[in-house]
Amino acid sequence: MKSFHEIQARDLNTPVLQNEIDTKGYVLVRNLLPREDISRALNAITQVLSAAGWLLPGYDPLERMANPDAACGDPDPAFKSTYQTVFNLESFHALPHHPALQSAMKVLVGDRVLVHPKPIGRLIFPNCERLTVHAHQDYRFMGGDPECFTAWIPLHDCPIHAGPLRVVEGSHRAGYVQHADENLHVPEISSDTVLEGDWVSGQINAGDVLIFHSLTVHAASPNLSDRLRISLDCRFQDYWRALNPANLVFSGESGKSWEKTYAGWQSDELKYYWRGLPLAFQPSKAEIEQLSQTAEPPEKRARYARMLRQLD
Ligand SMILES: O=C(O)CCC(=O)C(=O)O
Repeated sequence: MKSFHEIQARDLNTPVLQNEIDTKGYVLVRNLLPREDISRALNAITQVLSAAGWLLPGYDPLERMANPDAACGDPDPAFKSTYQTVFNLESFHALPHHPALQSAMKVLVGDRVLVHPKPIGRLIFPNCERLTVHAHQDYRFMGGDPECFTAWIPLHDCPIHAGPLRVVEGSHRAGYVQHADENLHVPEISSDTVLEGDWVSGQINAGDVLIFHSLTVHAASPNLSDRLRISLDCRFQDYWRALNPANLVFSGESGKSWEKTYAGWQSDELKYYWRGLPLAFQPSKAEIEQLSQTAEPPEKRARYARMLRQLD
């Protein structure tokens, strides 16, 4: 597979960043984030995973040696409860707000940067094909305005055999691609779909950030190592552009809430930071209210009703 084209953070400037994203749909920035800041998040996460029995005893949790008997992934209930503990960590939420990442994002979205408040932690057990994320475009999941960008941040050095992300170079230019969803837990682009552009991949290290457009097709490589692959992905956009409010709330049935997320936090700085911004919801609150009464099937109505309650 073709290797990523990479840029050192020290060589990053506005034309370079814009040109990489415009032409390739991604930019791999080496050494954008200080390793100590990455380690802080990894340390907190691996403590949680160790307590959950996901890591082999006798090793430093930072080594991430996987306990194969604990292997699980979304939507397994065992996965969800541990994931929730990881999601609630303050250091996990702090990373997307890192000033170095914000500066890079300002170049792409302008000064009105909205960091979507729900980053996703990927806690990927090795040698579990069913846990490998298949080809998709984030726009399928985020909705709103396609001028939205993802930052994929490994929390440790991630060689190819540990399953880093790979992308189809230039695929954002072909627009939205149909995703199959029948009988699938997560919709994906069928492997029969002909995509324009080459798959590109390579080792991504702690401190590096892979940034890509919401229409760039990407997938994870399989984790063929003996360790968990741990990364975080988060999304950024101009807050005057359309935003799907689903990205701000917990509309599933799990009872998650921002209050529960924040319960153990030391600082208030990053709590509800988006609430004062003039956001352009799509669908609007009035449309969500309507959908909470008319959408089919009834589970969808319930989902919209939960969304509406949290937007009040
Ligand atoms: O890290 C992964 O396994 C998948 C990440 C992904 O699909 C994304 O960042 O959008």
